[in-house]
Amino acid sequence: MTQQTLLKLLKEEYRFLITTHESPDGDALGSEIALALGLKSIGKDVIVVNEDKAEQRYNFIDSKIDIVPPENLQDNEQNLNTTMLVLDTLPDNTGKKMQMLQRKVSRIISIDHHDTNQASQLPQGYYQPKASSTCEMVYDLLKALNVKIDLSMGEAIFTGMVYDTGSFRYKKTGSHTLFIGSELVKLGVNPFKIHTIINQSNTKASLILHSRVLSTLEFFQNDRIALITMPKDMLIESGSTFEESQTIINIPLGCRSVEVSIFFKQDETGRWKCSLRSKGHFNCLNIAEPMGGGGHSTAAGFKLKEPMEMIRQRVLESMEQLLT
Ligand SMILES: [Mn+2]
Repeated sequence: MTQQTLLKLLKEEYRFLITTHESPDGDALGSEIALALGLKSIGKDVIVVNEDKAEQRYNFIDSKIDIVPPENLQDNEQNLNTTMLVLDTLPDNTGKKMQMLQRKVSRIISIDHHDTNQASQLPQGYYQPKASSTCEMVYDLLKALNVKIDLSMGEAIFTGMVYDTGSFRYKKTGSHTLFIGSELVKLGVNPFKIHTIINQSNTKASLILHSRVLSTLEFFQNDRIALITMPKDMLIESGSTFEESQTIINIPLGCRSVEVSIFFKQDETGRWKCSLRSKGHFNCLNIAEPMGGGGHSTAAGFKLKEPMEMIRQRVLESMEQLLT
């Protein structure tokens, strides 16, 4: 749908349920909170429901809104006449309980900036794959709705932009991204404060996990591919959380020869995920989408449905053919 169509809907409807993907990150939370505060400010009834809790570091933004787990929803809160807005992802990635809830709402709309090779198969939604972050899209929506963006909304939006652009460095950082950043700083947002919270507030356990995972580093294809692995024992023994392992994948990309960084990681319950990061030459979606996952050309991932060793072999073989 176009921005115009979405704006019309946001103006006409009254009840909104906002949600996002499992293990919500800075962009997921930032966009939820900013949009919820913005819609409330123009008189809408808004509830934010997330299957997974966010990391503690995001308290400074998510304390502004009561985020409810789906099991705590009252019956009268989950019925008809509610428009579900799925931010930063597609409805399938919101968690099991959220998917049950999706049967009860009257409409589901994704607001997302992820890329895809299969655009024709996308569910109903407003998609801007060129946007740096969902937060960037939310800023534009709030402006178009004539919402007065306050400091709480501004900090939430800035957080998502910093998170998704690697502090305004990654490929989708454009002039509009920096323009919004500038507008938010004028509003009173403190970039150094946000940087410290996002990038310099990891736990000691997380640092230990980083060192263990990096010790599994392997190279393939003349050092163009780096691969790291995190079995669940490594995670549990470090005392860290699965969420805190998210950034390790970026470290191998600091090496000149490495074009793609691959990370196989197992959560506490034993489920494996694979994440891929590229410097831009290689399209990570060419691996992630055939495996049932998604993301961006430079950052994608998928959940494993078959044994790790088998998938690992298959990924490395496909990469050999695709990396030219
Ligand atoms: Mn995002």
